[in-house]
Amino acid sequence: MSLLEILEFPDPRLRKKAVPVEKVDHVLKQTIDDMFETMYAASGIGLAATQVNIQKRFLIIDLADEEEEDNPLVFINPEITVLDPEPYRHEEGCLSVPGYFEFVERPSKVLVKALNKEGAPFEIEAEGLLAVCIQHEIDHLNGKLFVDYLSVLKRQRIKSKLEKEHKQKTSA
Ligand code: GNR
Ligand code: NI
Repeated sequence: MSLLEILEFPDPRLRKKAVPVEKVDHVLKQTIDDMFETMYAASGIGLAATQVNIQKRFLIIDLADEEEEDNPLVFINPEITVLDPEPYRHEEGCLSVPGYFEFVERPSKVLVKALNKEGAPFEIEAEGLLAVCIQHEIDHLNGKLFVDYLSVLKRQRIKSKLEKEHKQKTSA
């Protein structure tokens, strides 16, 4: 297993639209294992392939906190439909936008159809944090970030601050 590099806003590679996975094979499974290792190391609850510079449609989620057993979820070629459009407001963060947390409104209930790690189809209805997280991750696959839901001013401030941090890192 190995840790993967997580791209950070405003990296243009985060804006690419991912293409469907054609085959669920051992190479994909290896990548998924690396993504779980990377996500746990960063204390995240979700990670989309786009964030580790793989432009394919799959994502992982594990909402379990430190006291609980791991509950790893894998979604390959996910398709989402809204079951309840009633806005649900939740404070979001993103491993690709480190250090920033802002409230975002999304549909409160969704149905997701996907393939699991074995390539078998499944579907789940999601509400609460799981619904938030799935929508956040599918946005990544479409080149979208949670900062896109904020005001231009807020997004610009986050962008400038992160660019400044990135410059300091590369010149150190
Ligand atoms: O770790 C994460 N926490 C989080 C909190 C609220 C809403 C969404 C998320 S996802 C984020 C990990 C991440 O960046 N996934 O793309
Ligand atoms: Ni994210």
